[in-house]
Amino acid sequence: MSDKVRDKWAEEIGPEEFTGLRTGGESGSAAGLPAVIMSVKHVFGAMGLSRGMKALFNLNQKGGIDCPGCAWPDPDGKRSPIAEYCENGAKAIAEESTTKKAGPDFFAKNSVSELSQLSDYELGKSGRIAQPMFLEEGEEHYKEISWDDAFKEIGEELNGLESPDEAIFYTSGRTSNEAAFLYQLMVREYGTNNMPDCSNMCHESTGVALSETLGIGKGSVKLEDFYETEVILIMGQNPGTNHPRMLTALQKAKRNGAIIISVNPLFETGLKAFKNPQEIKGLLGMSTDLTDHYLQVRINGDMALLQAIAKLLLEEENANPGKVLDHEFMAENTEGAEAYIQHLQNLSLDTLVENCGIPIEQIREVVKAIRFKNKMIICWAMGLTQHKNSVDTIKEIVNLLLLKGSIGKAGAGTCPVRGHSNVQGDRTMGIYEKPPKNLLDNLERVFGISPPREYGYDTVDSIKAMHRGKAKFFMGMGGNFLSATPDTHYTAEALRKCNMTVHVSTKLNRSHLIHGKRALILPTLGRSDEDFKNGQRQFVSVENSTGVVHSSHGKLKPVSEKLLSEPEIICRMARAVLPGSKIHWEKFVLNYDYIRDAIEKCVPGFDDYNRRVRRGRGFYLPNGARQGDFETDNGKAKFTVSDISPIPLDEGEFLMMTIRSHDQYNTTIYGLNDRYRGIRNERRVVLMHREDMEEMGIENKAVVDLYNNHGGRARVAHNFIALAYDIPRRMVATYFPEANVLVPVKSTAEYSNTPTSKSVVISIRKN
Ligand SMILES: Nc1nc2c(c(=O)[nH]1)N[C@H]1C(S)=C(S)[C@@H](COP(=O)(O)OP(=O)(O)OC[C@H]3O[C@@H](n4cnc5c(=O)[nH]c(N)nc54)[C@H](O)[C@@H]3O)O[C@H]1N2
Ligand SMILES: Nc1nc2c(c(=O)[nH]1)N[C@H]1C(S)=C(S)[C@@H](COP(=O)(O)OP(=O)(O)OC[C@H]3O[C@@H](n4cnc5c(=O)[nH]c(N)nc54)[C@H](O)[C@@H]3O)O[C@H]1N2
Ligand code: SF4
Ligand SMILES: [Mo]
Repeated sequence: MSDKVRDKWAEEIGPEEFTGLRTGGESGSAAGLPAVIMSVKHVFGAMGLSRGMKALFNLNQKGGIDCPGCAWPDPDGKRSPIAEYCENGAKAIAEESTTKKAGPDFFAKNSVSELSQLSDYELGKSGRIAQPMFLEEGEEHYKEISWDDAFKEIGEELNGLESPDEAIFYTSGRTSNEAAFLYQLMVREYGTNNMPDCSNMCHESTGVALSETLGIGKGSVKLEDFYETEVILIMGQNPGTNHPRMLTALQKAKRNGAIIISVNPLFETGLKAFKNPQEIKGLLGMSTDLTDHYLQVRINGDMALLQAIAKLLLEEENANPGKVLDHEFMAENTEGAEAYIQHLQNLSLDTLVENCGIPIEQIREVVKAIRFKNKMIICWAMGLTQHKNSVDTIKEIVNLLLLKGSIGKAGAGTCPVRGHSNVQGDRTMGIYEKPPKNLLDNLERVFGISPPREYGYDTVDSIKAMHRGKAKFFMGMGGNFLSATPDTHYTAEALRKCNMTVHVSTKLNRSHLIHGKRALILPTLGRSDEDFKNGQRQFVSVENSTGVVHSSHGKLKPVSEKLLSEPEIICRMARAVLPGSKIHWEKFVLNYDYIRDAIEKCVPGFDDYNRRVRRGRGFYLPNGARQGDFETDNGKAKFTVSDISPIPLDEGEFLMMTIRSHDQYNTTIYGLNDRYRGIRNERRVVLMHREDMEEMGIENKAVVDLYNNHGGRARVAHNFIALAYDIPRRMVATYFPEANVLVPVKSTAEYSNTPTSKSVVISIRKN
């Protein structure tokens, strides 16, 4: 590779240098006192004592700030008056509410290429973006621009395109319901459904699988269901890091007698044991064991495991007729059971066992433990959704629940655990490249617009469209498109081809640096920032992973007077882009109640929105599957038949999963440690099985390059430290986003088009 290419690549991914790996000190249990210390350190370090206290006391309280971290639900009832948040919630709020800011002088001092020499961690430390910034064509520095001029530039650019379909409007999942609704309204009045979102890379496979089988693309359980369930199966999820307050729910479930089964290629600390920092016992170091059965599955071995479990349950049913499967439920509420059972009978148990990589005795133990239970919750996240056959695997989860009659009743159901704090709400608001007909009909009826009816581009198709020159304008409502998407260098080429890239952002990230001919950064208020309109404090609303819609009230003074709220940015942009629009955009910004009134008219389930959202705990959206009402074509839940599809590995090839460390929020890097896994001060690591390393003559901590040539395109990730780790043979793990250069843009899940970020075929060579 030429030095020139490598220099260009370096800008697109940041430095490939090491930061000084230290290993050891893996934790045996999650949270406890160290989590409290880390929380305090991050929050007070970023914003000082009094602002920090204010932020923390308001976090996740009724009438307070909804945590900008993950989408795990808050308790409906009593909340802890001191701390209804976790270490990562504290880090998320610290990251957002820092008092440090990147003013015009910061951008004058640092050119775009100088900024790209910084790591993602360093970029995040530059503080909140404090004013709108514009990068003129051919310039090296972003310069301050007025809001009016920024909107004018966007208006001219969008109105100069040959077709609205040449524009792409991405959304990340932190955007509030109010902003999301206005955004999709503006984009559809402008004339396109090109609305990709982070969900396309996240739980899209879940949405597809659940809609088809249960009639709703969202999970069915409530938080309370955890307290009365008998079995919790946690697949492909690392809640100790990514949904830490879920551990409190698991602890309570456990105390109420539930059995917990974890399925993961790694032995994740947070699944093993938990020290509840809200209990004196937890702070003193006493932990609760969580997982009863830990199944170390091979990457993408989940479907084989689920089928093996179902097959053995069938055997148990034959031995104990009427005691294991719920025939009554199946007969009344489902279709396809016979074909499914027939299919199970034809499968070879040996093949399934070989493919999931778990000893048969262990699977039998699990089956024995759950055979007579009939209240089961299955939780899953990215370990299941980001594979080629993800949709089929998730349908297999549904099969298992249906066999057990474990859906549509208390203590049982589906629990896809969502990532971004409002990713589920954004979809409900219509952030979707395949909008439902009734939404478009309602927009037409209520606003008199003619929304386009053809589907738009999702995330992967957007990248390809920009790369082919079919799309020329990119806007990101939050997020970090360049670093979050697959095939970083390919995506960089795509973005660089655009005429204009626009980002509505709180913090600087690499997507601002790999830009179109001209680029804008529009700085916005975050969740925690106060937002006054006409002297009245405004609030926004969000939907959590269990379908509860509730309010979030900014409480902290914004770091700059030049920040606008997302709703205001959209309304003012709409005026500039759609001068003839009949929609009264100005009104929405007078009081956000008007936005909620509009949502109520267009989106089902939001009756009496303004009143109900003001109740402290908010309200549940309708959810048929929760009641056992399956809104499929014939009202029945569907069994489906799928086959395992093992991923072939040639000699020297490995299957790589890209995962999150304990010190990051997606592409935002809070720190360089992965405390629970015992990896410190380094992110460029590849976790490998010791014997694989020995076979390849790679010593522990040797430096390697990772590469593949999928689809004929050479991809290399230089400089990774190989670490011997307890992981199945021929499988490796790296961190996202450093390893995204290796995820082929063309390798996506069937039916959902989600990049296969958890099963990337790579080779490894010594550096
Ligand atoms: N602190 C923090 N919180 C977050 C985020 C964050 O980055 N940081 N991100 C948010 C977002 S957007 C999301 S989507 C969620 C993500 O939450 P998770 O899905 O928990 O995140 P990942 O780190 O991607 O890890 C998935 C887990 O799946 C396992 N895994 C990988 N492949 C397989 C497989 O084939 N089978 C099985 N059974 N397991 C597998 C990995 O070992 C890992 O434990 O978290 C949200 N919350
Ligand atoms: N290889 C690999 N790739 C993955 C994944 C993986 O597991 N492996 N996971 C995928 C998943 S699950 C997801 S969800 C995506 C995440 O993709 P994105 O959502 O695009 O990425 P984030 O890193 O969450 O976005 C962070 C940026 O959002 C901006 N931001 C933060 N808060 C706000 C706000 O309140 N308003 C606005 N306007 N901007 C804000 C900040 O500028 C920050 O830099 O990545 C995906 N990519
Ligand atoms: S579990 Fe998620 S939502 Fe709750 S405090 Fe932690 S990061 Fe925030
Ligand atoms: Mo996500």
